[in-house]
Amino acid sequence: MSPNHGRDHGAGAGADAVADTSAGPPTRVGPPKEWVAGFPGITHALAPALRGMGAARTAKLLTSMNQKDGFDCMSCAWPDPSHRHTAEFCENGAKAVTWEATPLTVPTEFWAEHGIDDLLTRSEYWLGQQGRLVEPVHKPAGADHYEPIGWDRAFEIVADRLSSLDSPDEAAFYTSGRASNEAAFTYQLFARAFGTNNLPDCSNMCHESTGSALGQTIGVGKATISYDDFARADLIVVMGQNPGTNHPRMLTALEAAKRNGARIVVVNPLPEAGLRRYKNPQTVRGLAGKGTELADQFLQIRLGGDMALLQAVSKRVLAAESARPGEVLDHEFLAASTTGLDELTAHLADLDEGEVLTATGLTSSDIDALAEAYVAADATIVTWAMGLTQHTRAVATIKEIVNLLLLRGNIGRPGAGASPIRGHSNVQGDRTMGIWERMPEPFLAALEAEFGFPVPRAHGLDAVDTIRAMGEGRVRALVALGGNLVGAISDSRAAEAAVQRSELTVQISTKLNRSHAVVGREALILPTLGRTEIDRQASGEQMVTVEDTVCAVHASRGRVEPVGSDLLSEVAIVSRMADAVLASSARGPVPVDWAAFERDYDVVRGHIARVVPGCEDYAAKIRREGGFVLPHPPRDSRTFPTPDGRAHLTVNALAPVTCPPGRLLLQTVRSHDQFNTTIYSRDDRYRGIRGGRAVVFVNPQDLADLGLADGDTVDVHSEFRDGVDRVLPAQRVVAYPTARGCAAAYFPEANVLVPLDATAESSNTPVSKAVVVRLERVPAPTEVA
Ligand SMILES: Nc1nc2c(c(=O)[nH]1)N[C@H]1C(S)=C(S)[C@@H](COP(=O)(O)OP(=O)(O)OC[C@H]3O[C@@H](n4cnc5c(=O)[nH]c(N)nc54)[C@H](O)[C@@H]3O)O[C@H]1N2
Ligand SMILES: Nc1nc2c(c(=O)[nH]1)N[C@H]1C(S)=C(S)[C@@H](COP(=O)(O)OP(=O)(O)OC[C@H]3O[C@@H](n4cnc5c(=O)[nH]c(N)nc54)[C@H](O)[C@@H]3O)O[C@H]1N2
Ligand code: SF4
Ligand SMILES: [Mo]
Repeated sequence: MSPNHGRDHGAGAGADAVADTSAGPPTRVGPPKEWVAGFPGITHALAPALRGMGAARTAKLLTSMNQKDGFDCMSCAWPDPSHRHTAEFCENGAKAVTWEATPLTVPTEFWAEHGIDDLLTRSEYWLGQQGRLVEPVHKPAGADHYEPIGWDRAFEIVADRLSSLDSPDEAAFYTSGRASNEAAFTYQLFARAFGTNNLPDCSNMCHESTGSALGQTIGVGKATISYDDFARADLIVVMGQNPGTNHPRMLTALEAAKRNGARIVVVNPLPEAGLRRYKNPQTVRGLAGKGTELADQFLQIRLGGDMALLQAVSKRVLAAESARPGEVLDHEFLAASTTGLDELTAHLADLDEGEVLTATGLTSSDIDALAEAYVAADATIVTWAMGLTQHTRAVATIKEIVNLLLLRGNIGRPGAGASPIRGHSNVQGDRTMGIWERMPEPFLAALEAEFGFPVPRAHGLDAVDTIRAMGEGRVRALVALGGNLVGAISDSRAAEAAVQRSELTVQISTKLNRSHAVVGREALILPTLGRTEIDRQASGEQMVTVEDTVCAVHASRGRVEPVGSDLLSEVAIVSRMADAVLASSARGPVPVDWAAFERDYDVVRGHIARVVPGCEDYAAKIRREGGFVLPHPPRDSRTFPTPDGRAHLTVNALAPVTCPPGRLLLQTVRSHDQFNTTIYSRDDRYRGIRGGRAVVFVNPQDLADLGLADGDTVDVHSEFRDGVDRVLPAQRVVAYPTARGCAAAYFPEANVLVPLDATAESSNTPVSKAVVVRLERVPAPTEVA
């Protein structure tokens, strides 16, 4: 893989102006990195930690991160190996910990100095830099400033406003995937006791398509592999994912697989650095040497081309079976455990190779090579993330992964399986605990049996529909357990107007973000402990639990002193809020001892044990060393909890993403120095960008065709069937080796371009990876000194 670095390496025009009043020097553009991690990565990560925190706090944090008696890294959901090193973290994990545990706090005077109008002009970067939130604050209706308020008064306000709604469904309870299992269980209980299933979450914008596709085909919406399967695989296909930045320690697992002889194929429009060469910071070889070449094959696919690629590979697998009958397909498994083989075979017979090549931008021999590798491998894992889930046909595409895996029995066997890699560190656990607007009936029935109040059954609103409902006045109050809904959701302008129309917004947060500036008529910010901090309650120091991307559940204990004495834990905030709200709700008090939840989290775990499938004896199981793994019938016993007890091969009509002439397909991606809407710095080291985020990456040949050049400034306009002109102004063009016809810009700024109505079929996830855009050259903005 040797992508063409056809671009100017000199300094470019500055164009970093997106709602940022703190614009610094102009964006600098250099060559993208060929390799990642290694020594520079680690020192780069430790430097800010040492500067901000002092050696003692830093040492405490880094020696307890991902250790068995410490806290779980709050960054991504990548699992921990069972044998741990002393430094079991990566550069981006260290950044996340530093960002949370910084002793810098927002001072009381801040609220008088910075009204809502001022906060609205600030960038996510600036807001995050203000430090940790340490006191509850309230913005009364009609006021333009937050002011400090006592906890009790804050809960009274929430109780008063929520109980005056005409229906519980006029409230929505958002969750971001950092919340612990205990906080999440308490929160969904509160929402359902209040009377609504309006539990939108970040997963709606993330792996919802995965849950939908896997749920329909194999009966469980989660990864079918365990950590150790990577080392046993013969072939690993990494699709639509940038592990070097977003799941950095996955590179260690890929390196181990490679050492055991696995072949690694990468499918991505961008030549992401970590997938080329990896220097493992935990080994001497990694520190000193050239590192490991990870990818054996790089398929530089066009955005949205994966469904066509997967169908073309499956078709080749079926052809190989015809040529060598009985040797390619896993007939025994297919006959015993699946349905749909004949229909799939008939459907793929009609697949048009020309259409595949147009949709993928690949050659037939590229696809042949992948198919041959797949047929030669005894055990294959396919991994994926947002590059697959955030497309119109995302659910169908992931069903094609299942088709391909089932053909050769690659589910429920060592070294084989479907491996969605989850984003937020506990997004999967939150779902297990009931954070979902459409939890299945057995869960709701168990909740009702455990607590003895009527649990609502009507499906609630997801993230996109919550924003829509707020825009139409159907949802009047929003409570958020973490996250930054208005910053993360599509169609920023429409979303902001919708939220500003509401009557009350309540944010339970560690740090400031856009959702504290874009608020309802009345607003509350309730500051909470982070995962790094010691959580002291009446019964002693508490631990919480989390679930990683391979269904392993384990304990997490904060180890450093809280940054403020008035902070409450998430469990305390949610249970006090529930107590206050339900005491005055029209539905009347429910028989739940909320105060006991806060006193001792084992009380919550007792309820979890009786309500959540697979969590029997929860409090004891999570105290075992390393925790426990939730049951997963396809993984554990090749049984499929679908209505007919079989895994489903499915027929999915190919509907390639089209793009009119003179336009590009734009995807929104994360830089190396951000966590979702949290911006650690304005650099993106691996892609060669320094000091600015207002860039759009375009293939050099496309630039030539469009009459543009590296360094130009453009307004990016998105084009959608509703005719609305959505614009991301003043982006610096960067000539970059992405696939032809494709472009990339950073999330969350580029969310202004993604229409609210552009969502994936059946999962309703915003289509953040294929926006049709037009680039219009404009004069370079004047530089701010
Ligand atoms: N440091 C850090 N870690 C994180 C996060 C973070 O922001 N920062 N976020 C966390 C969260 S919530 C999540 S969900 C994950 C996200 O992890 P990723 O999914 O890796 O995140 P993205 O930056 O969205 O990258 C999408 C990748 O898919 C590729 N891609 C885009 N479209 C297509 C396509 O059509 N086909 C194919 N084959 N590839 C495509 C892009 O080029 C890019 O490499 O990371 C988690 N971990
Ligand atoms: N265009 C585009 N849009 C996207 C995506 C994309 O790829 N492209 N990705 C989507 C994805 S995958 C996701 S997951 C969503 C993310 O959506 P969210 O999860 O809503 O957003 P985050 O930026 O992760 O939320 C960060 C905020 O969480 C709060 N926080 C941090 N730690 C804690 C904690 O321990 N407790 C509490 N209570 N609060 C805490 C802080 O205030 C911080 O500012 O964005 C989605 N939006
Ligand atoms: S791989 Fe993810 S969970 Fe592990 S240390 Fe790095 S950021 Fe944290
Ligand atoms: Mo995510």
